[in-house]
Amino acid sequence: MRSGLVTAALAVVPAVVAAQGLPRVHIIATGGTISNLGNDARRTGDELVAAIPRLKEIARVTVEQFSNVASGSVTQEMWRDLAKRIIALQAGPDAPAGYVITHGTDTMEETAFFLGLTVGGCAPVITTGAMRQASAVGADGPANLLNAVRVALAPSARGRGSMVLMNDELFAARDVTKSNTTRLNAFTAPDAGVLGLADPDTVVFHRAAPETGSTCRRATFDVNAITSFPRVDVIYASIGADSVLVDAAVAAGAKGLVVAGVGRGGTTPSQGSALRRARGAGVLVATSNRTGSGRVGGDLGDTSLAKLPAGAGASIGTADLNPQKARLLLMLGLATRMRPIDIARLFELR
Ligand code: DAS
Repeated sequence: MRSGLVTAALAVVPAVVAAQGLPRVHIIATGGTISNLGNDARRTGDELVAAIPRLKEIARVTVEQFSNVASGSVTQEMWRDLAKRIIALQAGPDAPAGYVITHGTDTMEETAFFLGLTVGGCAPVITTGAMRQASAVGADGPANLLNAVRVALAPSARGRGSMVLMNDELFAARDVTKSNTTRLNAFTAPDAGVLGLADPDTVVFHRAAPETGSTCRRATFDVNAITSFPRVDVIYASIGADSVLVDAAVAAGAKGLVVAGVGRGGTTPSQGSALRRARGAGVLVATSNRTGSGRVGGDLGDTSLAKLPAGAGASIGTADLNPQKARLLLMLGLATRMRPIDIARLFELR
């Protein structure tokens, strides 16, 4: 095991093979507070499942230990490998009815969003975790894991792609964010709201599933086409901020910058000048905001933007994506050599 990382091929372990005939749900454990016992000890995915006898009654659960790390240690390459792993399982024999990813809450929204952009098909992908450690009084991990499996099995969840389940609430991966450091209800979707609920009796959705036909969803990006992730940095705007961090990011090789701007995307004059220099050097600047909700629009009708080739410097808006999600989307757009106008349109896609 390298730095807590277990390669997928080595670690496929059928943990609970219960009554045949039940639908299969495949759990991929990556670590996080749900597994954390404190003092550097972590539960495995098998142990998490074994602690919830009810799971055996509702699903044929298989478990795979992908990694066992705090989510701050998750890398872009791990995102890619996780997506590839799910896609391989979808194409294999005995393809699961749904997938559950256990993950640290700190960066859960990013991994779930990546999976939403790169995994297609009908089977839902539910990412869950815990706000309280596995050893804590009132640990929320077991209830979250059970509810995530229930959602993964729910016919009404089919075709809805990647979602996050925390504290009985379901969120679309694109919309969700962690908005509190500690509370059980830390997850919110500031602009779009809760997508559904895992109630004791049933799973309910507040919005209809998109009309997608029998094949359900097409992935926005072909994960196999992503050979490396270009450098994209987030620049935070605040009173008196100077140009140093923008210039340093460009000098370090950034191909894109996301601005966590004030209000609807403003910066200081000094940052603004540095960002213009960056655009001149071929950097794509995507403006988000630091408010926690609301849109920063881009001018999609701008004919000069439409004429720019892939790799050109430009300025675009990130719609309602927060800076960390805007960074992820910009990375994928740049990694797949999209034109600035097409990347700008991606931000508006729901
Ligand atoms: N908050 C946890 C996470 O996001 C940290 C941990 O469990 O170590 O992974």
